[in-house]
Amino acid sequence: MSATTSSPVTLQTLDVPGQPTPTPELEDLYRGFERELLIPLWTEIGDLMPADPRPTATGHRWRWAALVELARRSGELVPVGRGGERRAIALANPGLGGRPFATPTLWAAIQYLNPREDAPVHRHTQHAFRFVVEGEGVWTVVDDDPVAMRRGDFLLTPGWCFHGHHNQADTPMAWLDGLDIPFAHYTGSTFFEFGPDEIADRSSPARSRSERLWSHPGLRPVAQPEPRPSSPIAAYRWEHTDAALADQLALEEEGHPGVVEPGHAAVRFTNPTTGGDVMPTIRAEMHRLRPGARTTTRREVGSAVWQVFDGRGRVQVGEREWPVERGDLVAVPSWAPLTLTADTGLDLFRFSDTPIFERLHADRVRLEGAST
Ligand code: GTQ
Ligand code: FE2
Repeated sequence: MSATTSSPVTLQTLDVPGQPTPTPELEDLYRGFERELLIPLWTEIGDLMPADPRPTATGHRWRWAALVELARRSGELVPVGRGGERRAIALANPGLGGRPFATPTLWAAIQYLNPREDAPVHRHTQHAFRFVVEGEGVWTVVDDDPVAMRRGDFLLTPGWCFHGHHNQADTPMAWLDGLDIPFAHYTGSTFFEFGPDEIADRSSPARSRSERLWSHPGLRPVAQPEPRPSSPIAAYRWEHTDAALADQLALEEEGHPGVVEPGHAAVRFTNPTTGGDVMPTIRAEMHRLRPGARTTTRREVGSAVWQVFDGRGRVQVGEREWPVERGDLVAVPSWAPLTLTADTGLDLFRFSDTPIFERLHADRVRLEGAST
């Protein structure tokens, strides 16, 4: 049994092993700790130093249909503009004390723009991306480069880039935002600035300047030799992601390597200047399961959020399993055993905070049946 997590310490912590005999003197000692804002390790150790991770965040599933409906009603009632900045509605993990945090490090939100509506230009140190599960018509303008958003696209807004969004269409659009807001919040590392009042470049090109410079497979501009902490690719287009996954599964059928495991293809979005993750705090991947495929149960240090892009299946996190369909989101806490089952062909987008733990040499993975 782990110790209580709440201070002050009391004699009720006695059911924790290794506790002293309760006496009036001990009670007095504990009141002294309380007065001086001190907490001894011996009452907290079970909670703070468990044998393996015991995150307070829990596994949870959010239904896209419910999110979209609430976002649509927000679109009727809540304007977008300076101050509030975005009509973004965040997933709040039930284990994280009512904060708008999907996991201890990751923010995940549905953002919604009405037809012809703008979200104002700003910048912040938090790293951000967009993933589009349905719709089109919005351009996100990142450092004055307009970037089209369409179904299946994965778009980057690395920290401290100015960005605003505008909907050029006569239909509303909703998408997924992912950021490292909770990580930046807990570590006291956030800076924020308003940008110009108007989005300068309101053009709507099919391809951004960033893509024209950086999105040619296996090629990089010779004049840009420096590694960058975040990927310079503003948008990873669905046609490329889809083709990579389809080819992986086709190669498997032909008897060649490449898939994660039988019936499970996956690709990671990378920074072409380093070959590493797209941003310093966020890893992003796309997974494809054949109909009927089931993944090996896997634990990983660090937390993740998954979104179903297409198909139907089940996501099991620890003891709980949820049916999922297009757009549904699941938060996966650190070290929680995760198993995916595909009822139809199943495409899933995943983002995680793994780069943080890799950088700290605190990353670990355990597959079911393996020892570490
Ligand atoms: O689109 O710039 O969901 O700054 C949270 C913070 C979206 C954005 C969010 C943001 C944005
Ligand atoms: Fe932003």
